[in-house]
Amino acid sequence: MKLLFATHNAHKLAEARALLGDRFTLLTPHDCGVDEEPPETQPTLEGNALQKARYLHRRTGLDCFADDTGLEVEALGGAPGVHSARYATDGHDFEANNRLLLRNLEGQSNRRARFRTVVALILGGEEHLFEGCVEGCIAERPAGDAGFGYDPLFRPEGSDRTFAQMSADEKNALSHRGRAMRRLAEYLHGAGK
Ligand code: ITT
Repeated sequence: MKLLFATHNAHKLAEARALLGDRFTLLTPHDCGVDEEPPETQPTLEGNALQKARYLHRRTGLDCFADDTGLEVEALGGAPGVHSARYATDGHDFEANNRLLLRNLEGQSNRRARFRTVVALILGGEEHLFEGCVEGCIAERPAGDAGFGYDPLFRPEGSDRTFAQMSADEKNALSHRGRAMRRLAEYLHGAGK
């Protein structure tokens, strides 16, 4: 089945392709002639995931899904949360975001955090939401080169390594996106796709 993934993030696309497997051919907005970023102006992950999926659905008429993800840090009252992509700057500067996060947690002993992903699917014109979370903590310093975004700082519960120190398969087995995408895949399977 062909499905449009409404993302401009190449890392997310690679993870989704590995997670959904060969049964699905994932198209990108670029494959469908849409190169501009969809608006992301909602105050929640759910709202932004729906906003991105609706935008691409309107532009292409295709079945599609979008992912909105946030890192929620307990000692920061849930920040950066829905603002995770633009925490330190207006762009997607992963290193600046990580530096700011460490600075804001200086001297803080509560390092608890979680990643949360909401996937919005539009299939046959109907909307569906799927969620995936992983609990963990923010390391004192970055470790590892794999993954993207906050991966060098996030250690999932039960592990002594950050996501950036894991293989793609190890991260996908534990991660917020892995959990949300498996729910999406189960739903699509149940819907005969
Ligand atoms: P699209 O909206 O085009 O899908 P984006 O990068 O803007 O891509 P989000 O709005 O969901 O995606 O932003 C979430 C930010 O959170 C992202 O830029 C990363 O910095 C971070 N992030 C998301 N998923 C992550 C993951 O699996 N590991 C580490 N950081 C992640």
